[in-house]
Amino acid sequence: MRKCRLCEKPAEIYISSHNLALCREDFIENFERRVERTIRKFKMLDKRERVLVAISGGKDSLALIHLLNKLGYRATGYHIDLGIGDYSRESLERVREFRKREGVEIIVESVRDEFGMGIGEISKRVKQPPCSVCGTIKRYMFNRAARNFDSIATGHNLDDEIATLMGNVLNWQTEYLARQYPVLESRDSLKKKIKPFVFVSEYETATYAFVENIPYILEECPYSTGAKSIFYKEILNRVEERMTGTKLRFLSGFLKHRHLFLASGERKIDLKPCIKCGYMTTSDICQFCRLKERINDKRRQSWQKFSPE
Ligand code: Q46
Ligand code: ZN
Repeated sequence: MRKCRLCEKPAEIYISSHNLALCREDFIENFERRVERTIRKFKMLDKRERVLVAISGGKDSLALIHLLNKLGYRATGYHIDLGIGDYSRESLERVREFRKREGVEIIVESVRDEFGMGIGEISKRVKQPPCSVCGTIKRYMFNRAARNFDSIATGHNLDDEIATLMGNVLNWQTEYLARQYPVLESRDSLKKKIKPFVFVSEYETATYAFVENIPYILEECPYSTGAKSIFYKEILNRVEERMTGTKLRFLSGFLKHRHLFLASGERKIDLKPCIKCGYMTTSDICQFCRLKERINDKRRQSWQKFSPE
């Protein structure tokens, strides 16, 4: 039986990219230390700042807020109930269970309270794909909820990050490549965004959540089936199986050469406040308020259909 590289106890966890076998306790310590090193290296946070953690109910986001609070950072969670059937109901249940167990503050808001319906129905009404509607709404609500915070943290892990990287490279989206970084400084109404898990793999965050007894939802959002990112992850996992360490090298190599794309990201976009809500946007009315208007128009129309003269 393999022994823990650090203490000689029987090893329970093997991290192939680092060729490291560890016992449970040393894995936890090693994982937390590596994440803290990323936080320091990219100057993501200090312990006086207030960070809002985007919580989906999955392993990454719950593991992240757990770890940040454990390390003494001032983290508050923020969960959006997207109104996507059983998936959203179960996510909310896990979030509540976690909140009760850990005694952390988690703010919960709901898309239904904003629009009177969930993501699926909004998407049908405005004839836009669910993920595009969902992206607009989540971005807006996160930034709004983070008004009194210094930054927003997300649980994106190494696998998420390199799947995005692969998509950006395959399509040579140089502007996106210029903006792909573990920290995005705040600008206009957008808060600073940080991704403390970018150098730890999905396997590691799942293992950490498991050994730290974190209750999380296993199911993926039903709208994620067929997503390109899932396909890219499968390909990258196959490459990693054949050539250990490729995933980490892909990301670190990109970060080393990212300066090559910076000029593409410099295009100045003129932003002005939305005339309805003040959120900085490129047109008179921001996408969130436009969605609201379209939904309300549709509701008015169908109401008129049924109401007597
Ligand atoms: S965007 Fe799309 Fe996700 Fe929203 S609708 Fe589900 S899959 S949750 S990250
Ligand atoms: Zn607006």
